[in-house]
Amino acid sequence: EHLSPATQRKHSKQKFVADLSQCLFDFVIQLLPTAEEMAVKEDVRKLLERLIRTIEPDSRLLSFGSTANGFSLRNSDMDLCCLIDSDERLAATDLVTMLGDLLERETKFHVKPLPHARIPIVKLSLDPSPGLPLGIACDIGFENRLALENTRLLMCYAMIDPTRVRTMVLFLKVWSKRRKINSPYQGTLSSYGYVLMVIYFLVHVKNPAVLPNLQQMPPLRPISKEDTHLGGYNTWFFDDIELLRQRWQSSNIESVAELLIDFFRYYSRDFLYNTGVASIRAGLLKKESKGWQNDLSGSRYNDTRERNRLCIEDPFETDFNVARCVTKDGLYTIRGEFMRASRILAARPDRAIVALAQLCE
Ligand code: 3AT
Ligand code: MG
Repeated sequence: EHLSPATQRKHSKQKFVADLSQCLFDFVIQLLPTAEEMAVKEDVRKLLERLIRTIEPDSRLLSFGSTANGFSLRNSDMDLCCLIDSDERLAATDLVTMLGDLLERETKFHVKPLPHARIPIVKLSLDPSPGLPLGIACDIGFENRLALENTRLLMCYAMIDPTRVRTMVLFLKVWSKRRKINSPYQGTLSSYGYVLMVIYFLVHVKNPAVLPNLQQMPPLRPISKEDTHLGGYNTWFFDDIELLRQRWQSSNIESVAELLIDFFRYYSRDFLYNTGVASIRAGLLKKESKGWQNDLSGSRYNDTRERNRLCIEDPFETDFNVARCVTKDGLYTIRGEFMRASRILAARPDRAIVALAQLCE
């Protein structure tokens, strides 16, 4: 009863953080897709694969993105990639057109082929039904092998520390959607971008690190260049997660809530937005060293200036800024949201659940 004010503050903070961690788990769990939804999606994938094989017999249809990396929420869209294991395959443009026609004839999907997009895809959607009260949205792309690999990389990171990584990522996905800062088409960041920000934070910012750098670990056996390169990019990473779990243990024991509070603080205050590039592969890089500076005064390309406000290096496609869609206004809004979240969590309302509700308002 005779605790000093400092001790009382410490206890109240500990209690808040413990409650918040519990609330985060509970919150995230109820947003996970049901087993039924996952089963229906797998059936849809198989059906589509069967149909595509009537056009390209040697093709496979694989999931990537959230349906495949363990970061999916209820009603997440399906990202599918068609791989064709044959040398004489149709051009993506023709395939998109033919597949569009076929799906229009043979299925109940609403079909929108985009054969002339930068990356040709077929967009599909299915109306709500009892098994899928919100329907399905699905994109089918072709030969996007890098996306399959970055999906596998994120999945491996999630497997190293499922509780902390998945809870943080899923919460940030919901939070960014509710706060309306998850739309690349409107100048903010994709889910993929937020996931990379979380992993970067856990690998390179936290000390001790919560996650190892899978792309810089020594390989178990010699690796040849052919095995590890895709379209000129090195896609190797340490993927024997069972072995890694036996050999590597993070000495960071912070709770999910502590990590989340720190995540918001770091990205509202400390990350060097003007000069820095967040690279999971190599740590903090300089925009300059990648030619991504945004103050190219005199540049005729206004566009490039807008492009590199926020810089997040793709783990494999290292000349690609995943956050290139983020505009000046978009970044201002995103940072404002990080600050708002920091403020709410620092104020520590009596009950953690109140903080959580306020965060996602
Ligand atoms: P949602 O659940 O759909 O919000 P997601 O995890 O499926 O989130 P995205 O839809 O943003 O994430 O991306 C799906 C995959 O597409 C992830 C990645 O393999 C690829 N991808 C998306 N955006 C980019 C990008 N800017 N650069 C490279 N690959 C990308
Ligand atoms: Mg997706």
